[in-house]
Amino acid sequence: MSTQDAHELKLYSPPEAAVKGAHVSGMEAYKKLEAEAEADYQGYWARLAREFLTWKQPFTKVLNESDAPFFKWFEDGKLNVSYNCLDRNVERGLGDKTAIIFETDDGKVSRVSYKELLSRTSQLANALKAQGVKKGDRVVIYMPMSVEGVVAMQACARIGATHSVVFGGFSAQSLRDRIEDAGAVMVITADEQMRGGKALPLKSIVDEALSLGGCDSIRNVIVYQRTGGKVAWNSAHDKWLHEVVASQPATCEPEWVEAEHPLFLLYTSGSTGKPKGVQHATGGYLLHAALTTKWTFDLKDDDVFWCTADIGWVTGHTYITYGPLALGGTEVVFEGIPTYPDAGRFWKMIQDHKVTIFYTAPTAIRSLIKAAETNPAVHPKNYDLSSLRLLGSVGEPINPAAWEWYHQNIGGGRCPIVDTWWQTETGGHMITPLPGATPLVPGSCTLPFPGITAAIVDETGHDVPNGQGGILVVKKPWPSMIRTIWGDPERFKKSYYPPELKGYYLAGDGASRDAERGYFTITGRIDDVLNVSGHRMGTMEIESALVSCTELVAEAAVVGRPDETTGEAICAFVVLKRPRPTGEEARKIAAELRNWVAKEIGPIAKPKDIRFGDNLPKTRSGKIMRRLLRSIAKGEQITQDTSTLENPAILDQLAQTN
Ligand code: 7RM
Repeated sequence: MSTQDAHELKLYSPPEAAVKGAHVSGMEAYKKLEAEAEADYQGYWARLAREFLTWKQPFTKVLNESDAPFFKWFEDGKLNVSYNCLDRNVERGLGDKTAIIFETDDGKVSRVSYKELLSRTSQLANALKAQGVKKGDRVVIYMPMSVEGVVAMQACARIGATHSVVFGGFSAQSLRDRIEDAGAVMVITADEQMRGGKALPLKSIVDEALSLGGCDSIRNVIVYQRTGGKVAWNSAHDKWLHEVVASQPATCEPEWVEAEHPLFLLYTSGSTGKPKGVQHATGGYLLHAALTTKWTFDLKDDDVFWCTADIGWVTGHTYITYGPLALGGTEVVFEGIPTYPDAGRFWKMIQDHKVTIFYTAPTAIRSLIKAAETNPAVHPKNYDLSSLRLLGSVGEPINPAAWEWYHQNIGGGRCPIVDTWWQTETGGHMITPLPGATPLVPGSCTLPFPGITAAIVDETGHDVPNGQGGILVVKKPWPSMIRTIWGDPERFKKSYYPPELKGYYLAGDGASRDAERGYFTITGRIDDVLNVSGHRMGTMEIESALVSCTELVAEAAVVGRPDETTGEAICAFVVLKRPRPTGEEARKIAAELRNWVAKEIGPIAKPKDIRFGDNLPKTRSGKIMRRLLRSIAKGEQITQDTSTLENPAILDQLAQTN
């Protein structure tokens, strides 16, 4: 790949091999698509929706803006997602093609063809119907990474049930909250999940969630037997998955739903309150899932695609369960973790399965860099990674040093890296390079996906000139956008369409564009949302979890601080109901509180640092000054104005680590 200096930024032009035969080949092709969308926005999306999706009933209306910001796309069209991902590929002659290469935590490999995926999905769909699940019902999926997890999602889509996948790392309390908020009628789970050689319970967490109350809507719990580990059984509502599907036929007529029918809810953290149920629609979402998989990953028939995300996150939804299957692709699904049995696992799997397109998160890359530096045996140079032709990054900003390492050591200097910026709410890629078109700058997600009107504005919604930072917005609605927050349309409006932004979608990130190319660089969240290892966490959620430990905690404030490996780390400032502890006692209580948070939310929310104070820095009107806490967490000298502070002495105390 050719490099040249553009000011101090390195520029990587797409290599010849990536340009040739690419679905979007060359910058002119990209510009042509942008121009098409600009000239006739609705016509552009309508053309793609007809090309990429098979409709049972074609749509005649494209975009309905009459109830903005509650936009509707393709509203009089009808389709079915699972038909588009499975039946359609079988009908096209891909029945025997491998859809999924599944590898377990302990390295067992199995292959599932499109034909088989269709019959397993149909059987489960029939079983769900037999259990009384109907179109529009919500089904919570709390599953390990598995073929069954993908099948469960597809089966819901097949019968028009709205799934809500909850990541297997969330606690009983978090699971309970989501079941209650969604009013789910069923949970699909597994006895246990295997991660890093350890069996971790799932079913017993479901049992605990149900016992916490508020889950009266649940009628059945379907349990996939993954390990055969012991589980408690409530014969009133527990059923083994293998038993409920055994008697079901392997065909099931898809439920043809309106394009706006809710395909799924996915809970994500916001700056205030409980996680919100992001609601996605069927038609627009599937269009963008398929379209971005094709153009951003340049997916071809003979590719082996591997997205390492969990199906519990939006990345797993769009780039495991839906996008690659909608295109008839072959993909790897992995049960385990990148560091088991050692930190060479990803590289070994790329070698074994001849992966051609690899999509992972910067936090994984950074931790594997560290591992390779400390243990030469797991360095990627020990593996044959020559099958790779394209790399991707998602979830958080990728720092240029990690980018260069990824490019050189994993991509052999020949594979473009698509740094894809998007969110749970956007459904799919929004700002990203296209590998056969866009020259790359490490650390920049480059340019909007064709048709996506991303821009940077100031607090009043006015465009900010290139070279300056501002608020990242999307000016026009797009097909795969969030439709509402489940059960809380007012919160949807308030969070994403604040009146001062002139009807633009507010992403919640800060960004800038460089003066020369207009390339976007994401600078991070502008709200109280943290990004820890690519996982979104609300500071308020963690604070609520801490203060819910009423025996110990009087008050808590949570901020983020930069972390070399995880991007951001959670830092909690806590005032106890007892005198401020120091030394051994402080460490003991900190450990207790970390476990408490893990129990309340999940291990991913454990604060890395916990500092104790007699008080928190507050203004005279009683507001906690988080800006100061952020500086303290970073270990910075306080240079800000502290004159409005009621209790300035507290700063020195909080600066002390345990
Ligand atoms: C896909 C996903 C969304 C938040 C988003 C950003 C951050 C995601 C990038 C990124 C810089 C990227 N969904 N983010 N991708 N920041 N560069 N390529 O991550 O809903 O869980 O998180 O993640 O802050 O707002 S998410």
